[in-house]
Amino acid sequence: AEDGYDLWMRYRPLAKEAATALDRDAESVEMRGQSATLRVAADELRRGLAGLTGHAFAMGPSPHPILLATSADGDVGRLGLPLKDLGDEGYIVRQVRLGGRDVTLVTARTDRGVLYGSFALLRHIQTGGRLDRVALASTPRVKLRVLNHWDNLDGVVERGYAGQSLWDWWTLPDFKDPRYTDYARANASIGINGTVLNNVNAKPDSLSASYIAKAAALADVFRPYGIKVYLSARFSAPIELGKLKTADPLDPQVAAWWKAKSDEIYRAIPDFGGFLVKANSEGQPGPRDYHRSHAEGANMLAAAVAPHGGIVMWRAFVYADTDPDDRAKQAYTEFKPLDGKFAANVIVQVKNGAIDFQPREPFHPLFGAMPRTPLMLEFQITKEYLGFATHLAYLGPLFAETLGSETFAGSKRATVAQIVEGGVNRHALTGMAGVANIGRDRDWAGSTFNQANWFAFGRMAWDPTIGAQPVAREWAAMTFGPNPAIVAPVTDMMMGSREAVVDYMTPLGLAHVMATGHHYGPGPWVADLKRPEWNPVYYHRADKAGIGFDRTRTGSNAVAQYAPELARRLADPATTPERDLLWFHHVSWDRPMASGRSVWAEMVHDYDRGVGYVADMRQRWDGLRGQVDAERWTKTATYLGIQEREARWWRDASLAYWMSVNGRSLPAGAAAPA
Ligand code: GCW
Repeated sequence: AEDGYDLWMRYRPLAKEAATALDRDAESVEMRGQSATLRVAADELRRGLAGLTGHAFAMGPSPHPILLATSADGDVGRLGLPLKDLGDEGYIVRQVRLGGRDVTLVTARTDRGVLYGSFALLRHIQTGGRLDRVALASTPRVKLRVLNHWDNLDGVVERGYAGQSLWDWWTLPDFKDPRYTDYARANASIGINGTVLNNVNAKPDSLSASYIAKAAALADVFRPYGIKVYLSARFSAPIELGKLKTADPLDPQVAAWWKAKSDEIYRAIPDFGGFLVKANSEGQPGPRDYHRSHAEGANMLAAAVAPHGGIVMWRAFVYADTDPDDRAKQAYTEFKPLDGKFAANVIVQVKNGAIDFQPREPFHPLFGAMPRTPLMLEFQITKEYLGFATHLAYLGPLFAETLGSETFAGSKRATVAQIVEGGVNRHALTGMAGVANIGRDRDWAGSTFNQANWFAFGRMAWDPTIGAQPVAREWAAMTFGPNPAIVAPVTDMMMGSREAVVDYMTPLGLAHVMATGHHYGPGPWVADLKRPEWNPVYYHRADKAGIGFDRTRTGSNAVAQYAPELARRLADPATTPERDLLWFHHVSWDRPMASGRSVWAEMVHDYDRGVGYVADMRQRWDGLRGQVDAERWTKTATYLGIQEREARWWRDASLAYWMSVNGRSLPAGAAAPA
């Protein structure tokens, strides 16, 4: 059934001409050497080629094989390929003459590289490429490419919109659901090499002996695919599990407990990746409970895993009491002074923006501000603030926007991507984390198009400069087939879809105006929540005269957290990008925009444009009826209907509220509320 279970690994039969060419150029899959990783690479190629050509592929030699071999193979070594720069994970795929035969060689310095090369070759064929002149080569620019599952031990996924957790803790460790293998295949196919199994809002039990055994069973499934398992650690676990009186990181008993716990984990999972920690954030325990710094907490854990080669990913998502005037400043205030104080195996994990995964946020000011600390960029793949599973919002442009932002830090004017890649400050540890959108739904992600966001995260973590559009095109071809009559309109729909969400939810730099708690639907009027910074009115600050959060010197001065050149630009509405205007400035409703419209008229225009884009996507999708299988077509069409209705809801409710505040009417030409 076309229920989306196959993701982008569909391998449906190619058009006749392409299938014939493939048959001519590849006759078998041949493997040099033996390992679990090489075996899964060969299996995947045979599975893929069988699907694409419609017939089985033999293992073993033939006149024109696809040959999997590392550079340790003598024949491959003699070819003189540029293998040096490939690192542990890069690959080369090429047509070569070898031992008198024309072969499609998939090679690398390691078996993992060969696996990634095999998936790259399949992607090449799935997107319409041919074997005769194939020449692919790639090395990941980021080391840790990790999914963060916010999965609770009871099966509920925090901010998950694709059903229950994939991990069936009840039947683990004995039963290894075949689905775990498919999960590993999907991740390996896009270069993801790590997974944090449990929610950052962690329960101590996840580190108990029985859960370690369950995690070990998953690690065994993932290992051949180059995927390491990590666990979120609850900082107070020494108290809850260890019956100690304290979790003070400087207490020797506490350090000893973590050391013993780490040793226990590594006995079960020899290649365990390490810990992810949310500390002193939204009620989670942490070192600050003992008047210790985040660095002291992180370093204590880092020492426990260091002998095993493990790492600690320490989150900077904190909004404590430091800057009561502006939540956006708090992480920087707390972490910037700790630059250079973290142990070598700690990486600080920073969300893309300073608030919380909004449809649009300026990049987090910590990027570029902590040159002596490796920073791991955290994106949210699940769409907590972008319409859950139903709204079609391709996040490639959101990821690319953050990655491409110039930090103005240092003389080289590094982009966020360059900071994350580590080259600028010569960090060995580099990483990108994506909060997973995966659950037990047949289509994994809650909708077909949500699969694209998982895909895009992996592709962009491998190469942050790849660009949102090439990734959308790849995904569309792999997901719906390489026919340009489908790929082109689908790619088009996707490319503007996130901007449409910005338009109908948070135009011109607005943020955090969603309904309370679940964050679904509009709620800009909410003003009565117990922490001021949870209230939408805290963020938009609309009154009769104007709207927006003044983050310049006359306000919270958050702009000063950016590098001086950028801070100067952002301090002036005239040199602030209009898309971020209300994030940084409180302005009059009458302020003229570049379009000649007033701020108010521009907002109305943007809301309308967002609704219009969704209506347009519906029409374009209607045009593809019959070209996409009925099952996926119908579900998508239905979801687009929901999205259009809710885009109108967003626009109409928001405008009604703004009008109640500013006393204005709709500008001439605005669409009338439905
Ligand atoms: O965005 C907020 C979410 C919480 C989440 C938190 C975090 C895991 O609403 O559900 O908790 O961010 O990132 O820690």
